Amino acid sequence: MNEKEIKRISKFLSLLLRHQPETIGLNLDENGWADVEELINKSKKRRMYFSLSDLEVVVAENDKQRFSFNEDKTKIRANQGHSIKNINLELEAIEPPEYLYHGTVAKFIEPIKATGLQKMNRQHVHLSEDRETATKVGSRRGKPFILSINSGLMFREGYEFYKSKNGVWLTDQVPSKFIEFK
Ligand code: HQG
Repeated sequence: MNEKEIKRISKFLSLLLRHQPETIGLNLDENGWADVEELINKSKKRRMYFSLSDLEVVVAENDKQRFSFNEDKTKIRANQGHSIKNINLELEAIEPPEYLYHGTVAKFIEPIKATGLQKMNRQHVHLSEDRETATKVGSRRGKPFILSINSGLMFREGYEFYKSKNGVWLTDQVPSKFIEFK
C-alpha cells in the first residue's frame, strides 16, 4: 500500500469508527469496538478492499495514532474524536498539567468568550499538551488562534480530565473564566 491508499483507508475508518458506522451497517459495541472481520467484509460493499495486515499498517502508520486493536486483533476502535453518542472509552479521570491549549480560529472567539469551550459535535472538548499541536489543530480551519486553558485550576475545582490513548486531553467543557484570550 502506498501513502495515499493508507490515508484513504484511515479516513474511511474515521468515518465508520467515530461518526457513521451505519454507512456500511457496522456494529460498534458500547466501548466503540468493531469486529475486524465484519469491518473487512462490510467495507467491500463500499468498494473498500483491505485485509487484516493492511489494517495493521494503517493503525501503525496513522499520523495521530487514531486507532487501536484489542489484544488479539479481532476488534478495532478509534481512540477519540467520536461524534457517536454514548461511546464509553473506559478512560480514567486523571490530573492534567497546569496548562493545556486549544487551537481555534478568530471567528469562534466571541462565542467561546460567551459560552466557554463546548464539545460541539464531539463527545468531549479536545485540548493539546503543547502549543505546537494546538496550532496544527487550529490551522485546519484557517489562521490559528491559541487559547491557554488553566486546567490545573479547573482540576482543583472538581472538573474531570481524561487523556486518550493517543495523547489528546479531553474534558466536558471549559467555562470562559478558565481561558486566557491573548
Ligand atoms: C469550536 C482533530 C463556538 C472549537 C484535531 C473548534 C483535534 C466553539 C470547533 C480534534 C465553541 C469544534 C478536535 C463555542 C468550541 N462556540 N465555537 N462555545 N466551543 N468551539 O473539530 O478541537 O484529525 O469538534 O474551537 O486535530 O477543532 O479528527 O474540535 O474549532 O484533535 O483526529 O468549535 O479533531 O483530530 O471543532 O478538533 P472540532 P477541534 P482528527
